[in-house]
Amino acid sequence: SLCMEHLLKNVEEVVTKEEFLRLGGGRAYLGFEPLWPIHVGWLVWAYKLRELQEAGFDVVVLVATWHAWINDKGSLEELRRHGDEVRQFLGKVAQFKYVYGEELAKDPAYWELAVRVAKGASLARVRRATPVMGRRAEEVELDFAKLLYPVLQVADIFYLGVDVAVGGVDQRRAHMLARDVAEKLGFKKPVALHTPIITSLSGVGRMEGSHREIDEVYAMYKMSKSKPQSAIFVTDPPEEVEKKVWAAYCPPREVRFNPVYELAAYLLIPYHGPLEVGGRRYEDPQALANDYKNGDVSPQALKDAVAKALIDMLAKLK
Ligand code: NAL
Repeated sequence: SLCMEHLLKNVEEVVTKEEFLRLGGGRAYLGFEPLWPIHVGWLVWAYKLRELQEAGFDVVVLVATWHAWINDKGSLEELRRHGDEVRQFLGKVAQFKYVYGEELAKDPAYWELAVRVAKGASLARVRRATPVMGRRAEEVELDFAKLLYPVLQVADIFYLGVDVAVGGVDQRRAHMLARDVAEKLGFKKPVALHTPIITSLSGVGRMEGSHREIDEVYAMYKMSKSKPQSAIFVTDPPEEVEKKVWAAYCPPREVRFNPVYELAAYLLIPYHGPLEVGGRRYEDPQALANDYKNGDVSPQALKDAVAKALIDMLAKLK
């Protein structure tokens, strides 16, 4: 089995590392809003969950139908069907345990927890943890259920007795809220394990003068189903993958918010294998970053390599 240090590779942040290393196992948990088809960014957390499972963690995945419904993603019935499709696909990565939002909602004990969580969190804090299409909750008019979202996410975590809350780094605010409320109310305090986010293929635009915090920037510019041009879907045929990668934002000598580099560094090298770029073989994302930054690897060479490896990776998941 894998050692705990290995589990922290290809992780953007862990809160806290000491708490994580002290866990010998336990329950690892991730929730997603079900919408099929999923994009390749989802694979980054899916493979991390597989590693956690291989290391002996009890991995539970929430098909967050109610949460998606709150966020206007469809009817509960449609969302359940989307959830089934996503689940079938993830079955090609690993066999996880699944729980659906409706199952939790049927238990009165869940709602008792939700009210307790709401009592343990200030309104200001809940607002800050409520993402609305990457914009701050205090900037837009919301229906009230959207404010329940982070409260329910925290209640889910307590309900299932989670030891490690896994998610993209865009989940930071919800997970930090869970940790603080756990401490205040005496629930088990989850470790937060955050995987990297892959930037939108159309890039991040002008960020100068932005007063956003980094997790808000991730949430605004991530690959996303709601911006189809931003994402490569696991169902895209090879020609489509190639076309999208070739057209992607890929600034020369810059790896920050460079989606092509990120696909190589966060997905392909860790979970597909060494990447051949212009006759060199990269087993370590940092070596690739160095050569890209000093110009030894051109954007076109990187795109060619990434498109080829990604097409191969997706073919194996068919
Ligand atoms: C993640 C999501 C929904 C509910 C959750 C409950 C517990 C732990 C994690 C959860 C989805 C996530 C998203 N908020 O933005 O996709």
